[in-house]
Amino acid sequence: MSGDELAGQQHSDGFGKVNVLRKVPALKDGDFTLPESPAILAYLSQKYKTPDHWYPLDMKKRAWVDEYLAWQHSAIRPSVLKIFWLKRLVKIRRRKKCTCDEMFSDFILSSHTDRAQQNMWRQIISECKKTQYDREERWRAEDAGRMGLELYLDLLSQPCRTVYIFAKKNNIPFEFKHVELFKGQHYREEFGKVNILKKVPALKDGVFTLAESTAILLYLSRKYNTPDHWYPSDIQKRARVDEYLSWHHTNIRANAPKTLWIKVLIPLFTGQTLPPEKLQEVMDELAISLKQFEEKFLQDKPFILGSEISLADLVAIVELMQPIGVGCDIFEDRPKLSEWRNRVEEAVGKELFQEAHEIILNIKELSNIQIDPQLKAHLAPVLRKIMK
Ligand SMILES: N[C@@H](CCC(=O)N[C@@H](CS)C(=O)NCC(=O)O)C(=O)O
Repeated sequence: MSGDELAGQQHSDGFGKVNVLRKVPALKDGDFTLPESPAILAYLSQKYKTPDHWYPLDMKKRAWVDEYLAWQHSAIRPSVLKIFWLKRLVKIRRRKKCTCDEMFSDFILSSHTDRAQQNMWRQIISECKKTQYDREERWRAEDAGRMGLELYLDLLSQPCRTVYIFAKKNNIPFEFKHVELFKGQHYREEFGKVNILKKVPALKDGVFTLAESTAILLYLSRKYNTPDHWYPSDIQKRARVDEYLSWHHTNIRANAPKTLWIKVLIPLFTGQTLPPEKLQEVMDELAISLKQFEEKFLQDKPFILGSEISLADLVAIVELMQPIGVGCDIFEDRPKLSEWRNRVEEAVGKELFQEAHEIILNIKELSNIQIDPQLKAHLAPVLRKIMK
């Protein structure tokens, strides 16, 4: 079935029944419908038992596929999309003979950073490839269980909290390696050996290392055989979790953390405060994502999958606690969302939930903290973008 985006066919009534979010690709398999390409790929590979190399059964290799799929959402995909739209806009501009300002000047100017970003990815990808063969060799030589599981975390970070809560709740034994972001500890050479992307969370299991919270969660769920409700073996239920995890990156995750940046981090890093309209813009965008979350994912169910908590609920809740920490109560006036939050807290355990969120709920106390200069320089382009 065709869903030509540029011809607007995604807005037809028929397509709306397949995907209420009106995006392609979307899959329909009998009564079962599924958007989000990574979720569709995983569903097809499991249902049709495609050759193993596409999504290997080997836990570590599979984790690497998950790691890449999660990473590309926030690294490769946004800029590739920008380039695509930029080229289209330039064509439209030529055709309509209008000025740059008229044609999203903001958008066109922001593309100057793309070339630098592309070079950075090329370098990262080639470094990854170089080390991949070495790593596979080392896995073979690995003496299973010789070294324990290490999780590199800073609970200020929402993906770290997901991993922390999941590991604790499931009694997975691990060593908590604290990587303090504000002190720039993620730039240290030693941490670079665990994650060359220099981001938390990261996992080290013997000589096997892994980045990206969703890949880490899936790896832990497989390795420690956690209760089925977290990531069900039923392929359609599992696809629902994959669908949410994929949607999350470009929606809830793209909007909720900006409240923290605007209200706390920008003043802390630059000494400047942003006008209230900036926060309002972010809250408006977040409201769209929350509406979709309620209507598409939660509906009238206790949890995203139905009667039990899954990884999807956990990933969603920790992100939504970021605005709460800075005083933007997104649960107020949203009774359905608020009841869901209570259920998730209960399912995780109030004490564990509170412990994991202690730093973010007291973030305002960090006003006198010293920020690492390297971190300031690294984040300057991000800050400039938000401040524009
Ligand atoms: N998509 C990644 C995101 C990881 C990420 O962005 N981590 C942030 C903390 S929330 C970080 O380490 N930032 C350090 C930096 O960019 O310098 C995941 O889910 O694990």
